[in-house]
Amino acid sequence: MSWHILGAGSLGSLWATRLARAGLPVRLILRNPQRLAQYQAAGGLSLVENGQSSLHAIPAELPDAPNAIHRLLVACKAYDAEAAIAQVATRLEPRCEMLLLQNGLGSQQAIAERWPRARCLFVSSTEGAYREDDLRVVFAGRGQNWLGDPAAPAPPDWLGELARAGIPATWSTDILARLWRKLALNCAINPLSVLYDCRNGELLRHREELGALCAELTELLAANGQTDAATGLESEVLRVIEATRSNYSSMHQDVRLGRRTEIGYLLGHACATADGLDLRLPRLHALHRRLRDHLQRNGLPMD
Ligand code: NAD
Ligand code: KPL
Repeated sequence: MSWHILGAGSLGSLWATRLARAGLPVRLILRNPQRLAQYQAAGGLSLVENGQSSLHAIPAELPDAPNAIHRLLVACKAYDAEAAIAQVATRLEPRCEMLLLQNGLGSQQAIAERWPRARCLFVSSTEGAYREDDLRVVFAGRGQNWLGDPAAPAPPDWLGELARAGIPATWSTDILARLWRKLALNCAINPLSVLYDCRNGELLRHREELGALCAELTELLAANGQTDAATGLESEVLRVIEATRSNYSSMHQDVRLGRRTEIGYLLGHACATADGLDLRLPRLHALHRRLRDHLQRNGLPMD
């Protein structure tokens, strides 16, 4: 069964090239004829790993290609994912599987609701990749992928294919807890790194503010039934800051490069969930407002 990859950007290319190099059938779905022509002229996707570049001539097609889709890896940004799937919706087999690689929360639930017959697997990834060029991706950080299905606890029977392809994957019976924990970490670290325009380590100068945010995020997770994700949040935030002290957060990099952020699926989702639960979280809302103002001043979308 073919793996269709929707979103041949950083993570999508990292998955596609590893699957293809293990001899598994992979097909890329590219946005439009210009991108397909550009891809064909380049001769494939390049993956740079440990300083070595390799070219992978993976078959590519347009969203309106005639073949059916059984397994779709959705590797677009959270704000593009649903619209991208809609473009291939008529090709989805009724019981197809969709792996949703998006950071944050909100996009996965919207997709699962809109395509209820598909099996939606939510993925939380700590692997790192970036695009050196349009079709050239650098594997920048080893990590882990947790996969899970909030609607059904049994793992799919193809996890071994990922192992064969060298893609680290662990089945999680509580993927929402993992995604909420990551969301909380990102909400504590990323917006402040943008507002103070600093590397993660420099946030340790703002311990009081970090502590107050972690307290509100802990309250939110607990009120939302995510008690495991709430446990020890502040110590983990401090540990992650320490471990990534000389890095700029992904949101900081997006803003610096003038790219849209995924704020709507991080702080936006946290604030909307708090409102839905009638929780008063003034620090979190104030941070959301400050970040939105900052994005607006920089000419970037506020959601
Ligand atoms: P990216 O911007 O590098 O890639 C997204 C790709 O989707 C782009 O190539 C874009 O052209 C394509 N796309 C958008 N709409 C499309 C459409 N309608 N049809 C076809 N293609 C379409 O993004 P990324 O860094 O790979 O991130 C993807 C998701 O993974 C994000 O939610 C991100 O937060 C998450 N993530 C990324 C990393 C990382 O290291 N890059 C790590 C963990 C999680
Ligand atoms: O995931 C991150 C990011 O930069 O997006 C970390 C390093 C955890 C900071 O929130």
